[in-house]
Amino acid sequence: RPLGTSADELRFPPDFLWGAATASYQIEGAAGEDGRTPSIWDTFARVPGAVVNGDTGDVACDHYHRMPQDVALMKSLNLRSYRFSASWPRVRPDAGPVNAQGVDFYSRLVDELLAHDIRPWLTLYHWDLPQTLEDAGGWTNRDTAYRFAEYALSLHDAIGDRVPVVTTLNEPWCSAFLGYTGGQHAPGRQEGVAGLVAAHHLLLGHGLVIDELRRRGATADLGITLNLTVADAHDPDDEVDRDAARRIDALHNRVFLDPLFKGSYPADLVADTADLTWQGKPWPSVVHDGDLALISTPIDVLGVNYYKGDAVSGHPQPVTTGVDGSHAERATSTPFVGCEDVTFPSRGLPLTAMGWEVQPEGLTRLLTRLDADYDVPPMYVTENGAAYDDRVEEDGSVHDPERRTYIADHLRAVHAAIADGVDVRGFFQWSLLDNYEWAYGYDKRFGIVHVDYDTQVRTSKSSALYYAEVAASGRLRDPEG
Ligand code: PNW
Repeated sequence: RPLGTSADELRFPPDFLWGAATASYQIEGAAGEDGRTPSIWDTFARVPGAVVNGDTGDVACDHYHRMPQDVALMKSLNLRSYRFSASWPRVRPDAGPVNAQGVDFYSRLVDELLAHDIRPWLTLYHWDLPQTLEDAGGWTNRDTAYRFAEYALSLHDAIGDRVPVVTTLNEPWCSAFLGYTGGQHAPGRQEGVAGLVAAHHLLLGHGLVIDELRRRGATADLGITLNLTVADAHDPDDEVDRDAARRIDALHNRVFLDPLFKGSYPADLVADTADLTWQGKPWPSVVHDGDLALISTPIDVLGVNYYKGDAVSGHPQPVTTGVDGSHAERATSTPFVGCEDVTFPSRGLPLTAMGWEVQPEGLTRLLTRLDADYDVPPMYVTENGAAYDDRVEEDGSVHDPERRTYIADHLRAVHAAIADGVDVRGFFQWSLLDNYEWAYGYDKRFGIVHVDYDTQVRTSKSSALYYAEVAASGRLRDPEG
């Protein structure tokens, strides 16, 4: 294998795809421009107590107006790929007819990337559902899946010929369970079983898009991005903890992985949720004949987003990490339907500014487990990164040694999986820019590039310079060296 492993330097495969990621609502701004209409996040951000400081994405990083400079910035950081998402209500305002101005923005972005030899990686849905569709039930309404396919195909028809990778959904776990069960994310509904119903309709939307793109002879690599966790039993010898870990694995990981790669929902999950009803019937009645065949249409790439693993217990605990990870004062329920007894004990690992435990080795185990348990296509880490309380120095520079270490440790974890024979082909920093961190607003900074929200000035942090060097050389060296 072409992997160097000298003591102080790890070598990645020469064609490894080095990138960074963003999402439309988190960076674009221009919320009311060129025909865009509100998404569920425009609405949710205005609900008192839903988002820190009541921040909205109205302006965000003003990327909509600064796109060419931002692409030049990517080039300066030696990025080979850029993962971005398209805004559904920009492309099809109110989920209605195609908006030429909205499509034009993504068309220009793709052209700009290609002109700089940066591979565009398009995510079709990173959470900005048109508000009109939520008013009709959102992802709990089966029709939303068909509307998603309609939107996706119109965008494909416009720019699909120039986009080499298309992923349908970003982190449907967040859309479904933070959005409809826990309520920490838009649309902020706290309706228990609705999360499972939403998850199914999200998967159906994914399947419809993949199936139809195949029929149309799409040449792009097609796939999906999931946020997965390593659910370790807090005490592996305790049967109650082991069972809690099994249930969290089911509701976080297997609820998506099994339909996608095995064409069925996990039997233990279905048994655990047998008494949950939707519109008077057991919730699996939302699964129609043929849905699972569509959902399991083979894909070309699997995107894996990883920030942390979780220790899981079935006992009350004094200190927990709060796996939902999201502020939202008004949210009172957990995102794990039927798991109200489950706790997430802190293991005393180092914490990021999100309060998330840093657990790089979990990424190796996650990738290895996916390879062992499922017939997965080539995998890409489509998000990994960390929020820290960055400070701007007098001279305008930003030193973020903790983030450099976080990056190096997680890249080492990816390298270990590749060395074990797992097919991982690329890695995307979350995020290119500091941006709108959902329920945390602008309070949390995940960027490798600092954004001054008063002036919109971008400053590459020292972590960006480190990553740029790794991307250029394909070699990982000591982040402190
Ligand atoms: C992901 N959790 O969100 C998203 O894909 C990004 O848009 C986001 O900015 C990034 O990770 C950092 O948060 C998540 O509560 C949000 O476990 C919340 C959770 C996980 C991922």
